[in-house]
Amino acid sequence: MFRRVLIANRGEIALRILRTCRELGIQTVAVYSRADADSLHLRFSDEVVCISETSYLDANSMVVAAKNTDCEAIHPGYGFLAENADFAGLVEGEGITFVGPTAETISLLGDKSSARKIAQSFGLNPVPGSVGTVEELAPAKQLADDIGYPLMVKAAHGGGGSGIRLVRESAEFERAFTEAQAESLALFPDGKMYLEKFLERARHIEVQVMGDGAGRAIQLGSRECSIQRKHQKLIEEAPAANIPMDELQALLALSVEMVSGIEYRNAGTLEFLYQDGEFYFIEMNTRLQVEHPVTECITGVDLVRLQFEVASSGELHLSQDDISQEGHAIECRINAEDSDFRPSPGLVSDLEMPGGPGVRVDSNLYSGYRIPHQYDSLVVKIVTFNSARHGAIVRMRRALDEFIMKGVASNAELHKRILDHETFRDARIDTNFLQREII
Ligand code: MV4
Repeated sequence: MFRRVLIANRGEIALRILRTCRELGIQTVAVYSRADADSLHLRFSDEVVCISETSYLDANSMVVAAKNTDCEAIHPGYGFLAENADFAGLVEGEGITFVGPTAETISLLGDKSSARKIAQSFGLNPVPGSVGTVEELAPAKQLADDIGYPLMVKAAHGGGGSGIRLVRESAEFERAFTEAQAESLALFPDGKMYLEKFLERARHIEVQVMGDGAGRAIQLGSRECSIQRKHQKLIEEAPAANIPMDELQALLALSVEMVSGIEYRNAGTLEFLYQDGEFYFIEMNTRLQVEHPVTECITGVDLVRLQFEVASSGELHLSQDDISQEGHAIECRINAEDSDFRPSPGLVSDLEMPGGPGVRVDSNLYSGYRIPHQYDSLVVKIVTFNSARHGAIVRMRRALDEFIMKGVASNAELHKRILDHETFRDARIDTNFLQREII
């Protein structure tokens, strides 16, 4: 196991990774920008390195920090550099272990259009749409007319809501395609786009996998993430409810076959849309996801520990038979934002976290902490778990009532409205539920 690891991230995920390092006896090096100088995880790390405000995105800064502090590995967390193939390549080129997939795999799956082709070759059908990619407007328009409306325009290298547009009719196509392509070009030097039929009543289902990099892989069940606003997840659950067992088992098996087949290394998530009894592959994320705690709560597996074990030994210390699932878990992402979804940074004057049976809170907040304005607004993940979904909902509703955060605004009331809504309680949600019935 590693002796010393650099955590190349901030906020709640930096603390989450640090916690597992401490349990494994791994020394930790934390990085922080001046805006993050009072971050909670710095108090528990063995060493800290000050970096510039934008350096969470600067590959060289992270590698220099790791080399200067004699780190054997870097854990990227999620966001920032976590799915940057050049960063993974630079890290491994310096003889430091990247706790994640290989640069080649990140590059291969980071191109959503090539990921679709790979998935299809393993029997995971993509959403009906364009076969390859298109970069010019005229052929894209022709493709759109062939596919029919409504459709989704997606960037091959989009992500986190950038480079994606829903187009309901032909007149909207040119603007949507141009804007989505421009967004993608701002993040990645290629404007490759693809089109998909828009599935109106789909559910967003994903599968957690872990591979050893040599062709062995396991799946750790499903999650549902259908409640998203502007492509940012709000509530996630594990397992996905009310899916016929045989259909879900088939999806899990095909997912493991693909991950094994491409000799995938470390943690990953395959994302699907589920509509009328059919699963459609949309993309694969080559990182640990924000919502990993719901999977940890129902499997009892520490996914960050699994990541470090695979990264250091090249072996999966758990077999598929070791993985069992018990109960149901729900995660509510608490963002420091006002009721118009505008960020609400500032001093957290009074903080009371929920607790008690079946409650987990992943957060780097404390009373007196100043939420910086420079980064995303996710500040608390409240996770509840119980023997069944209804019980997990009851627990989450209680936990949300116990949650107090003064001095800044939050979306806690929005979560209560969702949890109280009959469609959610009856597990009849789909990707349009939030827009149609809540906001
Ligand atoms: C879709 C879709 C319906 N049809 N693609 C992809 C990225 C992820 N953030 C959302 N994605 C979706 N892709 C096709 N062809 C529905 C979603 C989707 C969604 C869309 C709008 C509003 C909320 C959503 C929640 C989950 C998934």
